[in-house]
Amino acid sequence: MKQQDYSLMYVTDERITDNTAFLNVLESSLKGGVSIVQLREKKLNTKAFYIRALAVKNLCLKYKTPLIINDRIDIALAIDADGVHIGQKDMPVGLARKLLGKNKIIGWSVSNIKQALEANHLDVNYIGISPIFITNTKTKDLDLPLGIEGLKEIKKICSIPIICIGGINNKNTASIIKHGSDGVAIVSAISQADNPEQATAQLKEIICQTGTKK
Ligand code: TZP
Ligand code: MG
Repeated sequence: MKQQDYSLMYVTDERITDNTAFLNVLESSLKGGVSIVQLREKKLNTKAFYIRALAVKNLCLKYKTPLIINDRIDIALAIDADGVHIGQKDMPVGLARKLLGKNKIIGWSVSNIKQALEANHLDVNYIGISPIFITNTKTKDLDLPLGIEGLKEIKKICSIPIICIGGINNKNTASIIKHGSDGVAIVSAISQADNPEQATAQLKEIICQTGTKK
């Protein structure tokens, strides 16, 4: 598999209920330069999820940006997405790998050291440290924020690429990258920005600047 750029992931915002607005924000993030998109839908039924996934895939293809699907291996397979992001309560990683094949991306949520150690023995392409900071975007099934100290601890013991998620914005991105994260996954700082394209471009600039100074 080619080396994937995990530096800036836009995780779609299900709070944007209008379809056109949802796709407009996504397209702005793509124009702004996200390196990968994660489609995250917790409330849509399977048919609606599939239809949205097709539309999202078309946009991502236009910008040659990979797309992964949160939770749903079946939807990822149905639209031939680039991979999935799964959590501790989703399908076991080994089974997901069996269904998706070796060329797809599998991201796995990790909220503590024990899970990070376990990830070393699993066939995952990256771990999502969740949450790194306090967030209002996800309320269910959320552990305590790990903070920069938690990131540093996990970085020491885990050999897999790391993406942090939760409460990330243009003020704290540099610190996350400086302390060893390979990327950031962001909902609100892009989706709720006055100008999502500009906000994305700014985040990308911060990541590039910090990355080259590491
Ligand atoms: N998983 C852990 S925190 C989170 C998810 C999906 C939400 C992140 O949203 P925001 O708005 O970037 O804090
Ligand atoms: Mg999940």
